[in-house]
Amino acid sequence: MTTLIPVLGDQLSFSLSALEGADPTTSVVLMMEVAEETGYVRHHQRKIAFILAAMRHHADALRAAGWTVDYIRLDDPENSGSFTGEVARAVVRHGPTAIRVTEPGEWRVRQAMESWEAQLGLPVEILPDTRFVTPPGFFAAWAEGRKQLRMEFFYREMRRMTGLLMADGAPIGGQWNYDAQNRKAAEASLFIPRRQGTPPDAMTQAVLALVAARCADHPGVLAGFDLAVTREGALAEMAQFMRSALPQFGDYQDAMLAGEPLLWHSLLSPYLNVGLLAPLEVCRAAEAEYQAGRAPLNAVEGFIRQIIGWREYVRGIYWWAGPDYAQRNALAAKRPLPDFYWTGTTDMRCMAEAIGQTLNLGYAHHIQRLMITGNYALLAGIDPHEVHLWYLAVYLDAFEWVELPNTLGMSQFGDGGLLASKPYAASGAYVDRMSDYCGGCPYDVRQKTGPKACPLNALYWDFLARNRDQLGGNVRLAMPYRNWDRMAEDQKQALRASAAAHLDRLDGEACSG
Ligand code: FAD
Ligand code: DLZ
Repeated sequence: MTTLIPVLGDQLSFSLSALEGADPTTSVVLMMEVAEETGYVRHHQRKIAFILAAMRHHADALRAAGWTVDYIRLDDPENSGSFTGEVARAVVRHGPTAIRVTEPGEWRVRQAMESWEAQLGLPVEILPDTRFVTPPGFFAAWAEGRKQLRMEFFYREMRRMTGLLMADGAPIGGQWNYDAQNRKAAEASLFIPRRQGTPPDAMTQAVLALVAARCADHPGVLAGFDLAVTREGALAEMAQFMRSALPQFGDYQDAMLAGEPLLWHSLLSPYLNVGLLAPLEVCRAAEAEYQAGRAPLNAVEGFIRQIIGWREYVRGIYWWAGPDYAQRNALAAKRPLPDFYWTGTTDMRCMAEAIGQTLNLGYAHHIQRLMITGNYALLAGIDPHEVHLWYLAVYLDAFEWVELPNTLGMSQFGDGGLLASKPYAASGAYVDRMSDYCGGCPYDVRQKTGPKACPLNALYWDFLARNRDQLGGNVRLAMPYRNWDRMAEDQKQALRASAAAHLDRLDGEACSG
């Protein structure tokens, strides 16, 4: 009576539902490095290395805890290249009587798992993923019957449910949300904490060599790889963040500085998303910093909101909206993704900075993703599906359940407002206010039109004008539409002509590429 337990690359937790309650003496854990997963989008090389190295370390940790682990390496000559193929081969090797697996983080893989029972002639139990704060079914019940889904109300439920930063049923400090205090611009002269990375051990170095040999045509660079790949390492990274960056996380949450990829952000999302850290333990650690008087409320509340609020909310949307969510395109945006998203070669300094660090590190913080690369794609009318595939490929932390709603919903408004109440569209003034990017840019952020003007200025108004049918009734856009209506006709025309000139150039570059 053997049970086969496939454990995927983002299921590296001892608390995994498929393992809990299973008997290590009659189970075989199957872990598979497969080409289909490394290649269904061309993932950043560093992301592949991170996941495979973390998988190999986790396999050893499972063995040390008494599990039998059958581990298939990417370069195993018999490797069939897919989860389904490897599960089928493992069934032949081990002759299990049942398969027990935790649901994956993607519809594509879920559909494959659902085909196993018929294909393999074995009972397959797909268990809920309980490594989130919300219990199974919670989001659907919360969303049921609501006219509008809004993160803020979901978040308040989560505060009540977890008791985080709560006293006597009310939010500590009297407010649920301190976002208004979290919008300071940063300056290079500030004392920015320096993350001490984790040097790769021999096992990780072997993975780096494997990825270098097999995935050289994928985006990104491996040099300088310094991510933790074990639970102990991830806990150490968490402790370091809590000590050195959390106190100012709130103040500078939206700030951007050239050459400073991390600022006061945590870089904990890769560890959370593969399961090396649990969301509640991270939030409790942050809450403890507040309680000990080492971090202020605006920082801790802002940080916790990202995890029990946004992270849980986007996951809820992903599964609730169904497998067709990825195809939504409410603004009918059709332009192909410009090549410079893959090279970083563009004269717009904000884009060159955000894309450049993304290609180097597989990391950009939230505002860079939303208000630089996302904002440009939104304003330029790039096909949201192409934008989604780019984000899924280039970020260390990108798994579809979290990446797709953030990209298609929050950033590209492709779901027409299911996730967010308005498109996150901004002109150059926002970038200038929140960053030092404009200083070294060949474009002038104060000019609105003409060849020297920051392209975002004309693109912003052009975006509003051309999407008026879909967006004109949005109350949160009433003010910009009023401002547009008040503009002189020749100014409107100049803005639209400048935007058209930029987009024509973009189309020309895409064609010539
Ligand atoms: P911090 O700024 O330190 O935040 C702390 C934690 O909060 C993060 O580790 C993360 O777990 C969570 N968090 C913050 N914002 C969000 C959010 N909007 N959704 C979910 N969790 C959040 N996050 C991913 O984990 N994977 C993705 O693939 C991803 N794709 C994104 C695509 C776009 C277009 C946008 C706008 C955002 C995306 N995010 C994604 C959300 C956010 O940008 C990242 O979680 C964050 O930048 C990770 O860096 P950090 O760990 O330093 O975060
Ligand atoms: C992202 C990824 C990559 C690059 N490689 C593997 C792999 O070789 N084996 C594996 O088990 N998982 C990998 N993953 C993560 C999966 O793509 C992820 O489990 C699914 O997308 C479901 O969330």
